[in-house]
Amino acid sequence: MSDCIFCKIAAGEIPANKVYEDEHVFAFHDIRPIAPVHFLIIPKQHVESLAHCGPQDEAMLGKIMGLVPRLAKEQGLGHGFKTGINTGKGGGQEVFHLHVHVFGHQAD
Ligand code: DGP
Repeated sequence: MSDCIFCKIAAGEIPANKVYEDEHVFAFHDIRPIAPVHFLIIPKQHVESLAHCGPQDEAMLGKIMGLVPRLAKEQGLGHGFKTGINTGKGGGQEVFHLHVHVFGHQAD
């Protein structure tokens, strides 16, 4: 979507602190972290929110969730982390491009 900030980040049109990228997925550090480590994983394809997903999105959702533990470990969260998907205005979603928050503290 042309006016979506996360589409622009995934396309490299807006800079971001990249954590991971492949053909379908992009991950980058959150600009307003709520923990010492806080990054977002997004599909490159524009999907508005989890509420807009259906059976056709299972592969994409599985890919993203499967990346969570790997990227968390690479970012120093191998001992544990939190995840969140804010969905819709009522769910606190501010950027309407599906994203999974992954955050936590590095081990002492
Ligand atoms: P949510 O409430 O789940 O929609 O959270 C959106 C998150 O996206 C919020 O924690 C801040 C982050 N964010 C918003 N704009 C940008 C940006 O331009 N760059 C980066 N890196 N993060 C952003």
